[in-house]
Amino acid sequence: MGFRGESGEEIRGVIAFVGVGANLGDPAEGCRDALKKVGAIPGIRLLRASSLYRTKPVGPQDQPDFINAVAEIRTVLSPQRLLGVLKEIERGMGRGDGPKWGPRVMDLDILFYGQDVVHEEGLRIPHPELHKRAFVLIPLCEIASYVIHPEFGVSVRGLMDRLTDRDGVEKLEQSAGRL
Ligand code: PH2
Ligand code: MG
Ligand code: MG
Repeated sequence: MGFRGESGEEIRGVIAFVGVGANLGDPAEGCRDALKKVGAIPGIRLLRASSLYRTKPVGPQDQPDFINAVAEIRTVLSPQRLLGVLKEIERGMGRGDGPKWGPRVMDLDILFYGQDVVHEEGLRIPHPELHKRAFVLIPLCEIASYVIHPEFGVSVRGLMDRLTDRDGVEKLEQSAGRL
């Protein structure tokens, strides 16, 4: 798939969105650091990042608040390769095996990969929970309200409007805008 840039040159790759979350160590610094690491991977260009948000944990409550953000990237990596490099970044930042929905130093999730739908063992795109989660939809709406969820045929804005519980998500640090 290709886009044309300002001077007509071909730009290769697929627009994808990555969710960033952390609630151990210095989670805000961890999120900034993870965004830099994502942008430094060959085959990935970081296009935009949302503001950072402080969010109440969804799932077990006996854990610290999270910092969450989302990033827009353009990538020539396949969904499976992209998942692989995101997992490598998580591991490099000290993520071990923890309980599902438990505390973590870094969590990088593929939210959308173009309009692709992937249902594989260990990889589901769009992310199967994204439409239920204010900590994903609020930052996503900030930078990509127009994106259509390919399984529901509804925009991110539409998913936000349908969300009943938007509490517990507070903007912490304003986005730097288009990178
Ligand atoms: N991630 C989870 C479980 N719960 N809660 C918040 N606020 N933010 C997260 O990123 C998060 C969560 C599992 O990935
Ligand atoms: Mg997650
Ligand atoms: Mg994850």
